[in-house]
Order: sequence, then C-alpha cells, then structure tokens
Amino acid sequence: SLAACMPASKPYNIVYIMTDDHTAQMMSCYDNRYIETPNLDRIANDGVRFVNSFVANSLSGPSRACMFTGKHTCGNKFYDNTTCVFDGSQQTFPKILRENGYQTAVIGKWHLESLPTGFDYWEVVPGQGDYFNPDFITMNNDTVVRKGYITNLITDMSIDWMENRRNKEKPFCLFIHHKAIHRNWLPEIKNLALYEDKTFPLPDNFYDDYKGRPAAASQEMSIFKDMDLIYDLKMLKEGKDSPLKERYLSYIERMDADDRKAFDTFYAPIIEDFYKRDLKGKELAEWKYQRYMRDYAKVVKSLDDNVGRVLDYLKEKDMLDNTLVVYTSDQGFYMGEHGWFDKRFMYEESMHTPLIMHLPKGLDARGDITELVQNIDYGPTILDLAGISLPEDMHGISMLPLLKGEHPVNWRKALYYHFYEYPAEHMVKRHYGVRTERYKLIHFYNDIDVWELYDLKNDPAEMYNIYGQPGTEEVTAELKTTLLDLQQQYNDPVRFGPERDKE
Ligand code: SGN
Ligand code: CA
Repeated sequence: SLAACMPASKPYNIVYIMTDDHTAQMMSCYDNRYIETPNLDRIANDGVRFVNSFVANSLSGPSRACMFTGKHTCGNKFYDNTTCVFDGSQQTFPKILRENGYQTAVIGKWHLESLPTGFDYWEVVPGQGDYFNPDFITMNNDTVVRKGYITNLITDMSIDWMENRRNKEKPFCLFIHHKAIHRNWLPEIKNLALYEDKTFPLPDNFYDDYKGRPAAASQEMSIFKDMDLIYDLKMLKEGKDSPLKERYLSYIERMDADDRKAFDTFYAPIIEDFYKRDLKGKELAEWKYQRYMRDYAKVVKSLDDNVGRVLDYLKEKDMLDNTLVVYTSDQGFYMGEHGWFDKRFMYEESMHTPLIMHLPKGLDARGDITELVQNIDYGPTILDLAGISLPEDMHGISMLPLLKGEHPVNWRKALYYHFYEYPAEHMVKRHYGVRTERYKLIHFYNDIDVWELYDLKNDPAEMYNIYGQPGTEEVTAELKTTLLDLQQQYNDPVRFGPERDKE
C-alpha cells in the first residue's frame, strides 16, 4: 500500500543545555525582580515552563549522575563531589539512545571524575573548568587549552559538532554543559560594566536568625561570613590577604594580557573605594550582596547570549520543528535568601531547578506545567520521546504525557531527596526528606538528629520549622509513611538513621 511506502516521521533530536548553579530567581521567565534573560525567555515563551522542577541531590556531580542514570544517588552510587568516581560501566540513558541509533555528544562540564562513556563525541573540562582560556580533555585523553571565554567556547564547539562532526543520517542528542554560572563568577570582559548602576533588592530573609533550624545555623555559606573578598568579590590589593587569594590569582592569571588589563582597569576604582570606606556589619554584608549579584548577573548575560546563538542556529537550519530543546541547571542556588550563596540544602531555592523546554511539532503542551518533576525524569522522558522502551530499574518517570498536554491523575504526589556531602566545604549536614505539593519533611542526620517540617503554602520561605508543634501530628505521620515508602521503593539503605556510615 501507499502508506507502507511512506517514510516514517523523522525521529526527534534533543539539544539539552545544562548550566551550573543557575537558579530560577535569575531568569526573567521565572522571576522579574532581578535581570532580563531574553533568550531563555524565548524557550519558555514558545514552549513550556516547569514550575515544580527539582533535583534529587543539590550538588553538581551527584545531580549529573542522577540525571544520566535516571536514578537517585543510592542507585548510581555517586554520593558527593569529593570522594566519588562515577562508575562509567553502569547504564545511562545516552548509552541506550546510542544503542538505538542516536548520535550522542557531551561538551563542557562533566564533573564525574571518570571519563565519559556512551558518547560518540565528547570534549569536557577537567573538574570545575576555568572561565578564561580553559583546559579541555579530548577523546584521546589529551589536555588542550582553548583560547577564549568558556561559555562562548562550549557553544562554538557544540554548534561545530552539530554542523560538521555528527553523522547527519542519524538523529542526535547533544548535551551542552556550561560551567557558567559557577563560583567564582568571572564575567566575560565585554560584560564587565553591566549592572553596575543597578541596586538589587535584598531578599526579605537576608538577615535570617535560623531560629529552630540548627543545620541552617551551622552552615558555612553565608555571604557576610564566608564569601571571600578577593576570590569571590575581586577586591585584590597589595598587602591584603584572604584564604582564597592564591586560587583567585591562578584563575585570573589565565587571561590574555589585554583582557587582564581591561579586567584590572575595571576593578581598580571599585577596589580603591571599597578599602577606603572600611565597611562593617550590615553595610559590609549588603555591599558584598550587591557585588555578588552583579557578577552573577554578568555571567548570566554571556550564557543567555549563547543560548540565543544555539536557538538561532537551530532555526536557521530549520531544525526547531524536529528538536526538543531543554534548558535546566544542575541545581538551584541562593541569591541571598537566608543570607546565603551556594546550594546543598533541601530548601526550595536549591532543591528547585529551572526547567524550560522548546517542544518539537507533535508535542502540544504550552505554558506552565505544575506537576512535581525531578532530574531523574529527564532520561525516561527523552527515551520515551525517542520511542525507546524504558528500562525497569530507572527511578524516574517519563514526562512525555505532560509534554503532550496531558495531566495524568495518578502522577506522583511526592519527591525524594538525599544529600550526603558532609563534613565538607560549606558544612551542610547530611539530610534526606520528602516534598509534596504542600509540605516538606526533612531529617538531618549523621552528627545531628533533627527533623524539620514546613508548610510551603503558609511559609514559602521556610522560616518556621513546625515539626513537633501541636496540630501537625497527622501530617507528620503521613509524610513519614511516604518517606519510608520512597526509601523502600528506591532501595535507599539509609532509613531514618545514619546506617550508611555503619556499612
Ligand atoms: C567548589 C566551590 C564551592 C561549591 C563546590 C561544589 N568552591 O568547591 O563553593 O559548593 O565547588 O559546586 S571554590 O572555592 O572551588 O569555588 S558544584 O556545583 O560543582 O557542586
Ligand atoms: Ca552546580
């Protein structure tokens, strides 16, 4: 018959763009208080915006391992950035795509310690990578220096792969993994002067006293106490020292001479003014906050421009109708909420991660999607989109029905979270917990045994730990049952106690 002779509809391509530490507060499609991100907004405006999108473990390596395996940390065994090496022989969704005829590539930040497996092409930065003239590890395990600013370079290489290096007979899945917006927020030279006139509003809970939240009280990620004046805030001056000064020098010394000159010239009057004023207390805290916000915003600017370049390329090549474009981050971040930078905690700003998508023809959802989703769902979704049946051992579930505009009544009602990197930098205690639409229950364990309960409807900023308060017995019991069910379902051996430490 005629129908049998018709070619099957072309398989979808996937362009997956993931940044590091880019939080929804700093995307205008999520939050209009701070900055404009017109290119990211293009994705959200013609596609979908997930408003309840979360990670399973708010830290780079673990988050990436959850994403690639579709499994919680207990299933992929990449617990933390500091002691783990990703077992690259395990199942990942890029491998499954490849076995099913896809071309796969990853370019940029990798951060899983072992080298990438399961990709037709990869070129990744060692560890965190550098903003200026960064090193890259190539597929034959050479380290090469590439000249330029990292966000531009990763984009150039990604477009080059799509245009010149891939097998165009096959559908593809490309992972564009940026270093931006990671600490220490070194802006591209041409963006240095941006946002200097802007005064960012302080979050309401900038001066949090952490009452009733001992784990929040003992962290080391305070803008006021822990942010390094030289390394983070660029206040380099003869005779001034700081704990991370040497690291800072090693980063800025990578710049070309003319870039370095422009960089030093830009900061000179700010440094001069800063040391002259000799700020203390709240004035110093708020000065640090403004500099942090400005640097972060400048780094976002390069990112947004480069996302625009990728979208323009796909448009010019007529690929948008056939390509799913995903934009997300390895986790959210604190922009001064609770007085903090960094992430790790199961609190909203860092458990949340931005997730917006441009949808190819055939997927009709538009606007906001409110269902609870997590980064373990990305693999199942992409496999499902490619028409590949899902392996049974993945923890995540396919979001494809949501992308078709459906709202399954039996969609999950609770998300599981588990963070392990302690004792370590920023000193956020180990914890696991459960988040439903309305509530969050967290158990901090290891060298502490503290439960926290938040009513996100009445207390979205998570300032009032209501665990143990009269009237919460029933909801607490329900959440504990859900938590245990999830720990059993995902086979997490740590159940209501520090069992992993005893193994
Ligand atoms: C580095 C940063 C930390 C950050 C971790 C993890 N310190 O160690 O501030 O929390 O990365 O970030 S720095 O002095 O080296 O900048 S992650 O996103 O890679 O998990
Ligand atoms: Ca990160």
